[in-house]
Amino acid sequence: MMNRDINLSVEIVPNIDQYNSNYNAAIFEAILTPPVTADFRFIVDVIGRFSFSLDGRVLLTGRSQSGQPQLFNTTWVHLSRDEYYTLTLQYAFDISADMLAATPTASRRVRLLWESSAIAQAVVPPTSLYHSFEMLHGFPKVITPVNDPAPCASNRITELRNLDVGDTGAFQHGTPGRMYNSDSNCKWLLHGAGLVRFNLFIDYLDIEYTPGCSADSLQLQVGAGATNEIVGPFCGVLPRGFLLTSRRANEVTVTFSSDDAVERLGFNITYSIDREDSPPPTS
Ligand SMILES: [Ca+2]
Repeated sequence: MMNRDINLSVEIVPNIDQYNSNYNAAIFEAILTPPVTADFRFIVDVIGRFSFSLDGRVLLTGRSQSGQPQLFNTTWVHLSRDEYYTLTLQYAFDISADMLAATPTASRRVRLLWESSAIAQAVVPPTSLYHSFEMLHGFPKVITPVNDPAPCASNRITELRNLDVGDTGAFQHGTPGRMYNSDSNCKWLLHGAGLVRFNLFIDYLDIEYTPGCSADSLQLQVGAGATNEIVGPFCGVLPRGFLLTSRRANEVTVTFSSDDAVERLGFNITYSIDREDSPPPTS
């Protein structure tokens, strides 16, 4: 039985019984041969999202409603002893940031069980699963990266307060190395201890490009007293070290939003706080 993660590493696992998977996303593929002819039903015990197929037919999809394990049952399926069925279980740990906040211990859980009149509910055992079978020619398949399980907090402002001269830090769209999620709307408020110079640099930025950044965008609102200045919007790819802004201000609000399609790798922004009378950095 194969367990592929999004980096296409392939691991052979005896069955699907992971209380704490190593992977944010995985696809399990196997040949199933039942020990008896009977009506079976499969049970997926999961935290996150999954899709379960038999012989290419999707029997069950679902997503846990919280960071707690949830069970999903297929309908009864007639399986014959000595027949071979291709089994695919695709998994993604994509619970929302809110769920993660509510259940910080939520683990990447995915387990496949079954039951029949002859077999009490149990994890589908390794003895019924095969990973080497001629039908598997043409593998491996590629699966594309799925949602970010720890995205930036949508519709909430992340506040960085009392930033003073000499302070530096960084913030980002969510998990580094993973694409941001669709329909994000995240804000960061950088609040100076007084009037200071905010320098914001790109560590990396890769946001879906559209003219005018009408789909996905990063935008800054720089506030100094009564004035507010919009900087951006930014999208596409910007190089490391790119100076997004260097302004005297009391606060800077950074807004990232994405629409419902096409995601990219996101961004990481570094800030440094200088004295308000210092010159812009030279790069
Ligand atoms: Ca988009």
